Order: sequence, then C-alpha cells, then structure tokens
Amino acid sequence: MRSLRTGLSLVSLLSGLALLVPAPTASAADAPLRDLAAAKGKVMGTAVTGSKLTGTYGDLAGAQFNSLTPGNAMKWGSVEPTRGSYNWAEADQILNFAEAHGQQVRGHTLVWHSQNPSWLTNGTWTAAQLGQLMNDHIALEVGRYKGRLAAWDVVNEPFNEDGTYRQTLWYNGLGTGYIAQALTAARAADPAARLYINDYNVEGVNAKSTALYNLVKSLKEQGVPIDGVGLQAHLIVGQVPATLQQNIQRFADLGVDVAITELDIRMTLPSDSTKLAQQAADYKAVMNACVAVARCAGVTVWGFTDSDSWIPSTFPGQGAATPYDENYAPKPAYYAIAEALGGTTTPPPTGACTAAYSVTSQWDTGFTGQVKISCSGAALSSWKADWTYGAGQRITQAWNATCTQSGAAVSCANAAYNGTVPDGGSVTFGFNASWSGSNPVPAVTLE
Ligand code: 9MR
Repeated sequence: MRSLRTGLSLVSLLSGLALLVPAPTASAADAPLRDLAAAKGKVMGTAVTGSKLTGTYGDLAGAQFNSLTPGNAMKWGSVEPTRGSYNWAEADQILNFAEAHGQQVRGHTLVWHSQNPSWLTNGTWTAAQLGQLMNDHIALEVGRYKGRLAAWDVVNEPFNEDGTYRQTLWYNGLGTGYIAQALTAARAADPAARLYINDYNVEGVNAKSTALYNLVKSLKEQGVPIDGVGLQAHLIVGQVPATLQQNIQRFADLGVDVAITELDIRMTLPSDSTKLAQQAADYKAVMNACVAVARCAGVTVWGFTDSDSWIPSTFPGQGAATPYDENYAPKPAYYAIAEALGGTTTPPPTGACTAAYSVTSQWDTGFTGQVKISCSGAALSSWKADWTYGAGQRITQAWNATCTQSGAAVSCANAAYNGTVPDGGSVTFGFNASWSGSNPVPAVTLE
C-alpha cells in the first residue's frame, strides 16, 4: 500500500480517500447510526443549518442520520421576516437534501414565543386578528410542505418551570385555547404529518412535565388532534433524569408518540476523557430509554458536531455537547449512541487524536494549507503527520512543523515546542505549497 500510494496515477483514488479525512472514524467498518436506528424501528435525527450541508458536514448529515430538523429555517421569523414577504430558501434546501438522502424531516416550529418576526411581536392585535394570523401562518407553511414532512412541532415551549402556562403573545391574546386551535389548523393543512407539542425540562417526571401530561390528556379527551410529545433534552453531563424512561412511558400510555427532539449534553470546557466518558454514558442512557419504549419514535440531536451547536454562545464556558467534535471526529458519545442502537464499535471508544487538513487560501500557482491535530480522550507527546499528494503538489515552506517531501510523500514532524497535544487540546501547523491542474485534499495519517 505504501509503495502504491506514491504513484501519481492514483489521483482519483486519493481524492476519494480525501473524503474520509475529516471523519477519520475508527468506526469506518461499523454501520451508520441511521441504519442501526432503522433496524430498531427508530429515527436518529439531527438539527441542521442549510448553508452548511456540503463537504464533510453534508456527508455526515446524509450518511449518519435518517431524519433532519431545520434548526432555524422554518421558524416564523425566518420564513416571513416582513409581513407578506416570504423566504423559503433554506427550508426548501433542507427538505430537498433530505429527500435526496431518503431522510424524514421534522418541521420546527409553528407557534412559539421566540424567533418571531418583529412585525408580529410589535403589532397590536385583537384576539380575532391574532387567531387569524396564527391560522393563516399554519395553513401557509404546513400547506406548502404538505405530504413531505413526517412531523411538526406545532406548539413549542408552552409551559413555565412550575407547570403554569407561559405568558406569551399567544397565551395572552388567545388563552389556553391557542394550543387546540393551532393543532386543529395544522391537521387541516397536512393530515399526514404527526403533530407534536415540544418543550424543554420535561424529560423527567416533574411539575412541568406533569402539566404537559395533563394538557395532552385533556386534548386527547376533547378529540383535539395531538399525535406526539417532544422532549427537547438539552441536558447537562451527569444529570440525565432518572425518571426519563418512566416519563416517556406515561406519555406513551396516553396514546401519543414521544420523540427526543433536541438532544445535547453540555459540559464545562475544556472537555477531558473523564467528562467525555460520562457524556457517553449519558447519551447511552437517553438512547436506551427511547429504545425501551415502543412509542418512542426516536432521537434527534441538536446539531451533530460541536462546531454547529448553540451551547457555547448561550452558556459561555460550556460546550462539547454533541456526538462529534469540532473536526468531525466521532466522540465517545457517538459510539455510545451506536451501541445503544445495537451496533458494535471498533475499536472500543477510548478516544483518539485526529488530523484535519485544510486549504486556507489558494492562488493561481500556490496555496497555503494547515493541519490541525486534535485529541479527545487521548493525548500525544510527539507527532508526525503524513500524507501523499495526488496531483503533484509540492511543499515550499512550513511553520510550526518540520516538513520533508519525497516524491509525492510528505512527512511533517512536530517542532521542539509543540509536540505535546493534551486531551481536549489541539496543535496547528501551516505550510505553503505549489499546485497546478487540481489541488485535491489528501488523507492525513498520524504516527
Ligand atoms: O438552535 C437554535 C439557535 O440557532 C438559535 O439561536 C436559538 C434561539 O433561541 O434557537 C435554537 O434552537 C432552539 C429550538 O428552536 C427550541 N428549543 C431550544 C433551542 C435552543 O435555544
């Protein structure tokens, strides 16, 4: 293999290998999460950002998940920023991507107190006008995607922590009846979509989840169309509620589906192997609870990579909440999800150091590149990063590493001052090189 890889005739093979670079998964031989979930009759989903659905992000979103939720693209403020003027581009894009990849889509979300357009929140409306605005919004958005969405989060976050109703535009204007009205309008607009009420801090049995339980029970008794309950599950490492499965079961016993809709499990940064191991156990506990209850439809993570998570900006000093690190390397949490879904992982999730190669700028004859070496659940005291260029590229200069090139084979060793990469840390080195024709990204091996 080594002698083969120096051959310049292997351009296409090498550019194929390059696709694997940012996800140097030890799990390459294992089944993707979406296949494991499907074999159990479950959904394994992720929230996504439409503009990122290319490259490694797109590859992983398509390969590992069988359901997508637009993180922001379907919210009222996104689709109708100005009254009567619509922007469906990102929502359409995500839906098209999902259909091309055989994935379900969860619509998120129709009636919420947040991320509404200012024309709506700043307006003064009579109850009749507000009810009409809500009905029209639901008819338009749900109708637009009729038959294409598996589920809708129709009402989002209706409760306070103590189980009283949250004082929102909708509650204040329409009373508790807004919830039944929204569900009824959604059913009329798309009879095939499963209709959910979605909230956070309702994962365990507590005052808030009991209020939600009582609401769903009463809606069912009144014949209001309600098909499911979404437990968002924005959790903290080491704090998965002990009553999660019991809580899922009690909703299921009411005759509705349950979905874990926005799972992430945050920690205080920096991450280390102990926190990542606890996080893996926590992810497994959540997955196990869903797998154990037939009416639990599945689990969606709120972003699958730490580079696309809302946590660091909302909770300063916290993060690392998703199953993949910022360089798209799967974390112990990823393997824990796979195991809970009946998969095997090779090797066992002991952590790893990975190298991510990227071109940071390119001009007609040359380019600047960098390699970022990151460790998670492992550490290095020295390193060497090797790759083979597939299209005649030649290194001309390097910094923060000593690079040599022989034929197409490049080998870069650490400088005297940056051999140590701690658990949870990273080191980056850079280089200039020449290219012509094409500049495919090579696969980097760490030794
Ligand atoms: O992930 C969303 C983030 O990009 C937004 O900035 C944020 C604004 O509130 O909303 C995030 O998603 C929320 C979801 O729609 C509802 N549950 C809580 C999520 C995190 O805030």
